[in-house]
Amino acid sequence: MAGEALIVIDLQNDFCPGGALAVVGGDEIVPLVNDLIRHADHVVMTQDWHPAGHSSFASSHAGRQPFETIDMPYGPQTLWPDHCIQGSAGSDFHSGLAWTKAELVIRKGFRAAIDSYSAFFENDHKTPTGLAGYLRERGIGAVTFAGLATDFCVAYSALDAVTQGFEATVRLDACRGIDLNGSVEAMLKRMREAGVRLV
Ligand code: VGL
Ligand code: ZN
Repeated sequence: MAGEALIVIDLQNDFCPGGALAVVGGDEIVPLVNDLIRHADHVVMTQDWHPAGHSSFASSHAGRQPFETIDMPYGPQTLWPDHCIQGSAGSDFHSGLAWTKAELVIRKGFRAAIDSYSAFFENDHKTPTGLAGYLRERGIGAVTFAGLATDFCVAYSALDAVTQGFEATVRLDACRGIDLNGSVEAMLKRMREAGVRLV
């Protein structure tokens, strides 16, 4: 399969400075991501897209604080501040992002009972988003990731891309991380060991 796609992960207001779950320097990557978009053959965007009261929000669990971990039926889940609520200003892409060229916007995290970091599977690692089938049907065999956050949605997307048989590259200069308890280093190691190209 010859085609290649750029996948821009969650470059939304709530993950940028001033947003509900701000990633340090999240907005700094916008010019570089715009360059990557300009040079890409195919562009796919993901958009974190939660209903109000989503189960990944600490506010949905009495006595819980953001960044704690709880056990969900599908495994451990980090709790987050309310963010990327469907249709809110925080859920919009960063206003400087030149995403007109995007051929697909894939929304994730829209089921109230389950979070979805990866662009390919929800956090049960079973429920597909449909992205793998979309890419395969279009003959796209290699994917490059940029966006937010390095250690969550970018990393889980890249790991799933490899298990789904895609050649996966992460442009670290076009990503920024949340870094909870060393999660950036841990996820870089996992990606490297899985065969993700980190550049
Ligand atoms: C993300 C936490 C919660 C991300 C999304 O885009 O990395 N992180 N929802
Ligand atoms: Zn989220």
